[in-house]
Amino acid sequence: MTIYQDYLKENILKQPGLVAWWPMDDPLSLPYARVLTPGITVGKNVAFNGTFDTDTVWTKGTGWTIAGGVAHCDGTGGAASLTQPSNNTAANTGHAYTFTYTISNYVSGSVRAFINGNASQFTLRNANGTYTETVVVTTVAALLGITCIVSFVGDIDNIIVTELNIPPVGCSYSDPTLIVDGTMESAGTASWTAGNSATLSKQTGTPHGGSQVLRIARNGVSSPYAGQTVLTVGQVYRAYGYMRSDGSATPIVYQGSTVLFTGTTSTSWQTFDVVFVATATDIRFGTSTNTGTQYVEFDDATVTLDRSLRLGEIIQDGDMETAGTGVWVAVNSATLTKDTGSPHAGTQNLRVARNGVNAPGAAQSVFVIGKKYRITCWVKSDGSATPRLQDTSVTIASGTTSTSWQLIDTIYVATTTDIRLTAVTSTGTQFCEFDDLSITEVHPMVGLPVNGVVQQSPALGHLLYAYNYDGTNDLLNAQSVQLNAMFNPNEGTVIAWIRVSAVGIWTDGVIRTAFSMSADGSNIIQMRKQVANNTFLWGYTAGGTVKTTSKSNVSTTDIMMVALTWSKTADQVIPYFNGNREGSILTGLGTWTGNLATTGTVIGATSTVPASPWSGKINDVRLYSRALSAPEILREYRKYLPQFQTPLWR
Ligand SMILES: [Ca+2]
Ligand SMILES: [Ca+2]
Repeated sequence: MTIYQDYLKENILKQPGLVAWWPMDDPLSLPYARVLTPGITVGKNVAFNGTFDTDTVWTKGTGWTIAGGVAHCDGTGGAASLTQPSNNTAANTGHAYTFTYTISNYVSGSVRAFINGNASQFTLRNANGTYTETVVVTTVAALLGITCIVSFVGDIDNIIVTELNIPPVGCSYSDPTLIVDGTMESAGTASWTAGNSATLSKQTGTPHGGSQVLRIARNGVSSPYAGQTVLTVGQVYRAYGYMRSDGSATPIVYQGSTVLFTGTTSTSWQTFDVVFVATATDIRFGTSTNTGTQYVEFDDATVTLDRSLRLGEIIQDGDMETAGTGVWVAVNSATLTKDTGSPHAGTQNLRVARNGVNAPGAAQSVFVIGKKYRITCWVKSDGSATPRLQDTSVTIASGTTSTSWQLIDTIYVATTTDIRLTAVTSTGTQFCEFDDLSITEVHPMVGLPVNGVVQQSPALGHLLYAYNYDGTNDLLNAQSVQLNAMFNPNEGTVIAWIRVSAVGIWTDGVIRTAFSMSADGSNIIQMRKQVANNTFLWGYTAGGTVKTTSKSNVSTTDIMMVALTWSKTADQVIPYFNGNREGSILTGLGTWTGNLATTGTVIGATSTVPASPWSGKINDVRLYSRALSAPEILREYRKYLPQFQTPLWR
């Protein structure tokens, strides 16, 4: 533990340029790789060649040309677009971006910024000027660029697209909430402004937390609300907490008069969690009712900048100890009961039984699309039905038909809002049981262990634990839109501590990749064992220009520190093995073009397929946004050798 704590201090708090760290060594019971992004909350420009220096990268619709350092449109193409691939197309939903561009030599027509599927969020422009807009991407976006709405004649230049509000510190980061009395525990309602003649009161019946909740009741005028003026127009915020109905009125979260989130008329506490770009200055909790004195209630509400992670448990009744099943929504006519036969812990678990419709489930709507979550749950079967964790439609993880409790522990990027506990069955009243469900948000750059990477395997030489790769299909998918935003392809360092599972791996005749980061076949950073016996390779390929160094006669089964630095400015790529430079300094670097591929940033394989899986241990992988010097690399090696650790850290 002491080693780990000092290691944290040394590596995370004192290392300039460290943008990502997969420690894979965690005695603090946080078994997943974590990523630290000190001081960086705005990503790099993910639009390539936004200055139109060359006629490359962009796909030009009819009428568009690139010359003289600008993109020109002659208007002959009508609603034609100028586009390039967006970064990480499948996972950028839910993330906030600013989009800046300049119109010059304007003649006629109009354009707007373009992230496909989301273009309507941007404002039409029809005059010279530089425009900056912020949106939260709500639809999977494969392309970005500029689109003509009415035949546009003029020039476009200086396109910059950056991700905003990246959590700046590890996976427990949170900004302070911007609202006062979000827990509703203050005496009275003075912190809240009543809107539309609302009657505001604090109530004490079954609060979500503490001893009080805020009730917003109609008082002669429709759409009563309680508000606080805490927002700045153009900033990206996240509002989350709990709401419930009196059984009639629908609880709603608004900014100004714009609906952000609509609940249900359930009298059980419901989660709300929404990310938005502020177009008003006040956040409002209320209801659209226009009947009598109907009311809604709110508790434990938080409003922060979106860069915060939501801390703590998100699921309600995860231990299944609450009386009844009120917080769970039955899916597919499921019969939901609390069973007391043999819970995993406590006195109850949730039983989900078939009731005439296949695949019965129990649901809560808790996810924000695009956010990353760790989900753990104990599941078991009646011996026939298969327990499954899924979102609204897609399987997240499955158990077996064993009647013993089984632990599911997985990482999930939300693509829908529901978590569903499902019994996969089409027979009779078969059932599955669930207990001790936990859902917590994790840092967006945390990797996804795939195919059974063993975590917390003894490291045998560097720190206490490592990930263990079986050499068949294990990998850690490290890709994320945030990592892409952090990754500097022109200046950087990657360090990894690795060891092979057996000496025979060095002569098994296949490639085994420890670390790989790629945009496509022409832009790749890799460290790997080669087909040739006893050979390790470092590679930096940019714009198709390949720079590699091989080291032969490697046969160690000890842990090794391999590192690679790259600097476009210095025109140098330098490989390192156990702290020392390996071979010559490589020069004549190409120019990296492209965002990281969704399948191409992997620890322990070349791709997520997986291709060329590692066999053995990997821990403590670090990515920097600068080329570390030779003395710095040597220091990294010496500092964490076991013989140095003992006197230093114990
Ligand atoms: Ca409360
Ligand atoms: Ca229980």
